[in-house]
Amino acid sequence: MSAERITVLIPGRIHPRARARLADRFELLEIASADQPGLTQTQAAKVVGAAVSGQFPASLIDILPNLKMIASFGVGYDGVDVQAAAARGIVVTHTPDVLNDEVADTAIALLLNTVRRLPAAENYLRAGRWVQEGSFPLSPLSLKGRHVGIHGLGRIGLEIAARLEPFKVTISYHTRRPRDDVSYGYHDTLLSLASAVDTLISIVPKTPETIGAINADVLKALGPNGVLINVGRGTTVDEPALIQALKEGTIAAAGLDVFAEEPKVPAEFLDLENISLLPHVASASIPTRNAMADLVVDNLIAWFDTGRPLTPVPETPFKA
Ligand code: NAP
Ligand code: 8YV
Repeated sequence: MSAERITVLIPGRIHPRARARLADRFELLEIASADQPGLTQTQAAKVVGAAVSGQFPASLIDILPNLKMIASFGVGYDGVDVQAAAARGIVVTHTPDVLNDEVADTAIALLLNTVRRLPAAENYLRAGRWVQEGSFPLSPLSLKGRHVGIHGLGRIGLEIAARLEPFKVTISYHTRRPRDDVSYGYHDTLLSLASAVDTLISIVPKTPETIGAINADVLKALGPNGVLINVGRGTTVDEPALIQALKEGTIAAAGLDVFAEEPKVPAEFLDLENISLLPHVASASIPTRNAMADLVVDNLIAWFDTGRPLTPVPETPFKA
C-alpha cells in the first residue's frame, strides 16, 4: 500500500510533533470534534488510519467504513472504544513505556509535596510570610517509616516501587493477579491493601472495575494517618467520598494528578489545605511528550508499511 495515498483522520487536537510528522507522510483530514465529525460520505470512505489524543467513540468508528487503525496518544486508552474497534478488526495502538520514568518521577514528587506540604511552603516564602511571620509550620506528616501500598503494579507501578525503595519505606501492592517477579507483599483486594498500609498510590487504568474503586470503605481502612496519591485516572477515586474523608480526618492528606471530569476540579478540593493538586502533568515534559508523539506516528507508519503495529493494545493484539 502506498503511504502517500493514505488518509489519516485527526479528531480534535494532537501533539504538534505528531501532527507535523503525520503531515509529512499521510494526507490528513482534521476535524474539530469526534462527537460532531461533519464528514461527507466521500471523506469518511477515504479514512484508513486515525491518530487521536482523547476521545474516539464507537459513533465515529461506525461512520468510517475503511478504517484499519487508530493510534492513540497516551498509555491509557480509555477514550477509545476498543471493543467497537476490535469488533471491526481495527487495530488500536497506544504509547506504553516511553513515559514510565516521567510518570513515576511525578508520583514521587506528588507524594513528597503532599506529605511535606512543599508547595504550600514555597507559596509562604513567595508571599513574603517567612520574613513577616517566621518559619513555615512543621509538616504534621513525614514519609519516614511509611508503609506504601501500590494499587496497580504494571509498567509505571514498578517504576514507582523502584523509586520508593531508597526511601526505606515498606512496599506492598494490589493487582488482580500477583506478580512472580517481585518480593513486595501482595493483597488480593484493594480493601485488604488499604487496611495494611498508611499510604496508597493508585496507578491503574480506567476500566469498569476500577471506577469508584477507592471509595469510603477504602479511605476508612487507610486510616487517620493515611495518604492517598492518584496518578492513574481520576475515575478510580470516589471524589465526594474523598472530600468528606479529607474534611473529617478519616485520612490525613491526598495528592491528585488526575480527576474524574478533567479539566474540571471539584471546588471543595481547592478549599482544602490537606491536598496537593496537579493538572494532569505526570508525563508532561517536552522530551517525554515528544517520545509519545513519535510512537503514535511510528505505529501508523509501521502498520501501513509492514502490516505490523509496534504497540497494539491487548484488546486488539497483532495477529500474523
Ligand atoms: P499497565 O502496565 O497495564 O499496568 C496496569 C496495572 O494495573 C497492572 O498491574 C494491572 O494488574 C493493574 N490493574 C488493572 N486493573 C486492575 C483492577 N481492576 N484492580 C487492580 N489492579 C488492576 O499500565 P501502565 O502503563 O502502568 O499505566 C497505568 C495507567 O496509568 C494507564 O492506563 C493510565 O490510565 C494511567 N496514566 C496516567 C498518567 C498521568 O499523566 N497521570 C500517565 C500515564 C499513565 P492486573 O492486570 O494483574 O490487575
Ligand atoms: C497524558 C496519560 O497526559 O498516557 C496517559 O495515559 O494520561 C498521559 O500521559 C495523556 O495521554 C495526554 O492526553
